[in-house]
Amino acid sequence: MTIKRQRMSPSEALVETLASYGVRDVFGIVGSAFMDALDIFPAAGIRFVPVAHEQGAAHMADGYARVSGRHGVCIAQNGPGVTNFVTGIAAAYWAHSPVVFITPETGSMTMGLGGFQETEQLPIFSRITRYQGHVNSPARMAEIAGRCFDRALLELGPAQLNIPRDFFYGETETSIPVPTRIGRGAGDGAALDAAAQLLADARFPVLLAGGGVILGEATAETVALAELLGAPVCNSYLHNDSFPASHPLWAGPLGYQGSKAAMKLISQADVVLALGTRLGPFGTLPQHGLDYWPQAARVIQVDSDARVLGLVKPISVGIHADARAAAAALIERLGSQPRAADASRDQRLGRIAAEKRAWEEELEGWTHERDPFSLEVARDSKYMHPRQTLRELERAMPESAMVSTDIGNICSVANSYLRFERPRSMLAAMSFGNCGYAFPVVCGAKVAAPERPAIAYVGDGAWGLSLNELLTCARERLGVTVVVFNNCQWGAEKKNHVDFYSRRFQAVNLVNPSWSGVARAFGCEGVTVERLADVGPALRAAVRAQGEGRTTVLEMMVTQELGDPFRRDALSKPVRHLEKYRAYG
Ligand SMILES: Cc1ncc(C[n+]2csc(CCOP(=O)(O)OP(=O)(O)O)c2C)c(N)n1
Ligand SMILES: [Mg+2]
Repeated sequence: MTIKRQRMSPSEALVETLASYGVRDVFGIVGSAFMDALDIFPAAGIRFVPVAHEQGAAHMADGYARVSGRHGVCIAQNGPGVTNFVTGIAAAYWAHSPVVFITPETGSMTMGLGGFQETEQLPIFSRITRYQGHVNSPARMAEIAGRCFDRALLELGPAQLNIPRDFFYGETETSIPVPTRIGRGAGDGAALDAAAQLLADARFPVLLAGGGVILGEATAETVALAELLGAPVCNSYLHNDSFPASHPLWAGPLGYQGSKAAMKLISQADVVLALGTRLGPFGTLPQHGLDYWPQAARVIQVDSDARVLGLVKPISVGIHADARAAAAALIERLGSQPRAADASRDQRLGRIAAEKRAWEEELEGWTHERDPFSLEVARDSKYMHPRQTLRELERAMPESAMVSTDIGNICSVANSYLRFERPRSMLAAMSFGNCGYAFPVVCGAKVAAPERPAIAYVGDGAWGLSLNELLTCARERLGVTVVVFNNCQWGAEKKNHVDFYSRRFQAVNLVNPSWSGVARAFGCEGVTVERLADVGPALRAAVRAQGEGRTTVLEMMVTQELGDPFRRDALSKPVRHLEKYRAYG
C-alpha cells in the first residue's frame, strides 16, 4: 500500500517516507550532503540527535533498535562520515538490529572522477548489511527508502540507503510507501509435528532461549512451553534477558563466563529445543572446564533465518519460523499428547533448584580470582576485586534497567552477574566483539526508552575508544550511567600474555587520567569509587541523576586480577624457529 502520488522534492520524499515508517529520531553528524533533507526534519516531527563520531551514531541506532524493536536510523556525510559507520554497522549486523543507515554519496555527475569525499560506498558494506538500496534516480527516492525499512525488519539487520547527493534536489511526482510487515508464521507443519514428537518422547528436555525470543517477543510463549514440559531454560550467550531470571525454570546463560548450572543441566539433555538462536560457535565453547554441549542429544532448532538452521550444530529438526508462533504451535501439539518427561518432573525441578543453588553458593564464595597472576597482583592492591564489584552492582541494579556491556575481561565476567526480568534489557557487544560498543549503544537505548535506567559497563581501555560521546550526553542532556572498570590495563589481552607469552607484557598497561575528572571536564558527573560499600549507593545516585538528564561516570578502582580468557580455543603456545627469537618461545 502507498500514500497517493504528489509533486514533491526528493528530500521531501525521503523525509515523508521516514515519517511514514514512524521514524522519530535520527543519529548523525551534520553534513552538507543531506542538509536539504535535514532542514525539514523538525517539520516532520523527526529529532536529529547530533553525536561526536559517526561510529557512535551507528551504535546508537543499534541500541535504539534493540530496545524499541523499531528501526534505528543514522545518517552521515558522504566519504569519511560514511566510512566511520563501518564498525558500528558490522556490530549491528551481528546483533541482528534493524538499523537503516543513510549514506549520501558523491554526486552522480562527478562519480568516478576522484572529487571531494568520494569512495564507493556500496562494496564497503556489502558483507555487513542485509540489504543495500541505491537510489539510481531521484524519482525512486521514496520507493527505495521504503524498501530499506521493510528489509531491515524482515531480515533483522542493517539496510543501507545510498543516495547520490545531487539526487536530493529537484522535483518528482511520487507516492510515499507505508510499512509492509510480513509474518513468518509457525513454520512447516510436518517439522512441527516431528519436533513435538521428539519433545513428547524426551526424558530430559532443555530449552535454549536465544535472541530470536527477544526479537520475536516470544517470552510469554517460551515460559508457557517450558512450564508445560517442566524443562530448564538456558539463555544463549549474551542473551540473559531471553527468559525471566526469577522463574524457577531459569538456568542462566551458556557460554563464556556463563552459569555452571545452565551448563550442567544442558549437558544432561536428551532433547534440546533451540528457540531463536543460530547456535553461534563462540556461544557454546567449553567453560569452567565443562564441555557441556550434549553431543548425543536430538536438537530442534527454530530460527527466522533459514540459513542458520543446522549451520553450526547438527540438528534433528529445523524449523524456519517466528519464535513466538513456533512456540505457540508446539504448545498446542504437546498439550494434547502424553509426555515422557512428566514422570520425572518433580525430580527435574529438584535438580534445577539444586544446580542453581550450588552455582549461587560458588559465585558467592568466588570473591576474587585464584590463579597465581591474579593472587600476585591483588595481594598488594588496595582496590576492589572485580567480582565483588560486579556483585555489588548487581545488588543495586534498578528494576527494568537496560545494561550494555563492552568487550573486556571484567565486562565478560559480568555475564555471571547480570539477570533480567524482561526482554530488551541486555545490550552486550555481540559476536562482532568490538571494544567501544557499550557506551554509545546505551545512549541510543536511552533515547528510545528515556523512562528506563540506562547503564553501560566498560573497561578502561574500551572507554578510551568511546568516551567522546560524553559530549553528546552533555549537549543533549542525555542521562545515562557509565561504569568504567579502571584496572589500568587492556586486561583481556594481558590475560593472553599471562597464559601464553610468559608474561612478556607489551602494550597492555595503561596510564589513565582521572576518569571521573575527565567526565566532569565534559560537563558530566564523575565519581571515583574505591570501597565496596560505596558501589551500590554510587550506582543508585547515578541512576537518580538520569532523571534530570545528567550522565555520571562511575570510575571503579579495581585490582588487575583477570578472569578466564576469551580465546583459549584460538591461541597456541608460541613456537620460534629462528635463533634470534628463541628467547620468545
Ligand atoms: C575495536 C577493538 N580493538 C581491539 C580489540 C581487542 N581487545 C579485546 S578485549 C581488549 C582489552 C579490553 O580492555 P579493557 O576495556 O580495559 O577491559 P578489561 O579487559 O581490562 O576488563 C582488547 C584490546 C577489540 N576487541 N576491539
Ligand atoms: Mg581494563
